[in-house]
Amino acid sequence: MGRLSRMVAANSTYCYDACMKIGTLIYCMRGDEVLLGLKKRGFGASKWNGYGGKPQEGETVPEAAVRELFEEAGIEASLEDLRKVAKVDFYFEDRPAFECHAFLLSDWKGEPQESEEMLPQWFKVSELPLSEMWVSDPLWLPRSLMGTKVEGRCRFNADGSVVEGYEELAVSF
Ligand code: 6OG
Repeated sequence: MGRLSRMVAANSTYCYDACMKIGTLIYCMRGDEVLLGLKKRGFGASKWNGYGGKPQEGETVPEAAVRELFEEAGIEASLEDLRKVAKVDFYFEDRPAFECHAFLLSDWKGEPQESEEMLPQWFKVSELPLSEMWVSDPLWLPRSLMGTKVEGRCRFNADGSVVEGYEELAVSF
């Protein structure tokens, strides 16, 4: 039994890998600033996050990332401009786990617009609104925004408000 299976099996209410959902995140970079969106509805509502969502059938992760960015911010990106910086798996007690893939983007077409899902705002990378972001973001995101590749996994308490375990993994991408 692998380390993850043990961690998961120790509490049977946690979801196994088989029911994982895939999530995408794009962080648009402009000098020393990053574009975040305030999520207006759905999973992670009221938190600042990168732009993203879930792949549709037949879509690759980068294709989904680019589509979600266009739908949520109205800006167009090319697949070859995506720079993958993180893969982090998130485990919850009461919902399927999320395998999140994060990309940096420095080149795009258009100006970020507010959408039904996201309110855009630029933040200095050194002044991220961490208290209004996912509680796990401080563990991996600041390093990724500096261009360091990060891979890890973490486990939340029941309501997602506390990280109960974080494990750094060897980067595999
Ligand atoms: P939709 O429900 O909008 O997809 N997501 C997370 N992002 C961060 N930063 N931390 C997490 O830790 C996350 N869990 C999920 C992936 C959900 C969006 O939320 C992201 C997707 O972009 C728990 O389709």
